[in-house]
Amino acid sequence: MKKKLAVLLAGTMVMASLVGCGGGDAAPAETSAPAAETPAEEEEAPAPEAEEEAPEADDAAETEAPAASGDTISVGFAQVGHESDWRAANTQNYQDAFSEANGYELSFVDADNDNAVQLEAVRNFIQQEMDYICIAPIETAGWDTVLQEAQDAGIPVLIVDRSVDADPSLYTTQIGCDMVAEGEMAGNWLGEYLDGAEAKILVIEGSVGASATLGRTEGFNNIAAQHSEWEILDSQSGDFTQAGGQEVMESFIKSYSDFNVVVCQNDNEAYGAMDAMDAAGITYGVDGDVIIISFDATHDGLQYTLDGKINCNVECNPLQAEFAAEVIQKLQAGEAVDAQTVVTDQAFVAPGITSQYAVTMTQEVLDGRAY
Ligand code: GZL
Ligand code: ZN
Repeated sequence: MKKKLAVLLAGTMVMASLVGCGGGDAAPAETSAPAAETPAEEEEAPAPEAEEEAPEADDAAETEAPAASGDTISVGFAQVGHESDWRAANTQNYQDAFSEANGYELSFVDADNDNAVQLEAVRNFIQQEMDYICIAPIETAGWDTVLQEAQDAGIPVLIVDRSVDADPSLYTTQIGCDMVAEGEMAGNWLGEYLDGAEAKILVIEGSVGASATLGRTEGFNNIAAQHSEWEILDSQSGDFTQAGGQEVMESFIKSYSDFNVVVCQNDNEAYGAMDAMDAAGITYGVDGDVIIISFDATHDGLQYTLDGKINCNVECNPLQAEFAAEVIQKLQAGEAVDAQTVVTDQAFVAPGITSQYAVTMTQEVLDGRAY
């Protein structure tokens, strides 16, 4: 069973506290969620004397949260793109959760890993006066201005999957995995597996500037710093794609001949790296010369782990839409919401490997996965 720790602290306090396993990312954002307003509706401010009168029945209905009045809740979602299997699962999960049947009108934009497209999508959502905006930020940087614009327009913003380098008071909540903890999980497993043996490590990083890349790199390096017998030979971005992983691995193979560990920051990069090593006649996995560590633990990634091709795969659960929907429903009901929701995960290792940090793959573990 996937371990999922989602910490939603309701309560009247809107101060948040982060409870997740392993070293968390940043310290919890302490922020006061904006007063829970019903989504901005075009309404004339009532004349002062009107305030004394009890609202007419239909007025009351107008001020009720849309969901309560049966209206749909409009949500604009600016998604990273379609770069990986993980992303496809995450997108599907949001489209399933924010369906018309569930009372939502979802406006979905696939930003195709292009920052300008993603910023424009958010500005369009503001123009269209969405009730809520969800952003899975391609990069952590560059968000303060547009988040201020959304806040000025009275539209709550949920930062989902990844995180931003912006004033936390500019958005309502952040929902996602603890990327630093994931990197540390990978490093801790490698330390246990190598048991003091030397490591010449190549890293295929994720998309430049993405919190998933920054966090996994930071976490893995935190552990690598504890191992003087390890050397990180090189670290290049494969953009979270299979083509990117293959391209980087091909260039690594041209430059380095003595590596024995390849860290791929997502499964699709690992598939590309395996293709490149196959072409070069380099063996990998539990019976090969090179240890492969991957992230995402998607279905195919765990199949490769079960087959012994990937030695260790660190999960990052893409099924997070329920937490975003929960935040929106709370805001609709005028309840306080937590500033951060951590979706924590576990690591998986190939059969034959036992580890204090990871679950050993079996067919039933694979069959029991939700994505
Ligand atoms: C992680 C997510 C990353 C995945 C990649 O939460 O942001 O982006 O690891 C995806 O597969 O491209
Ligand atoms: Zn060591």
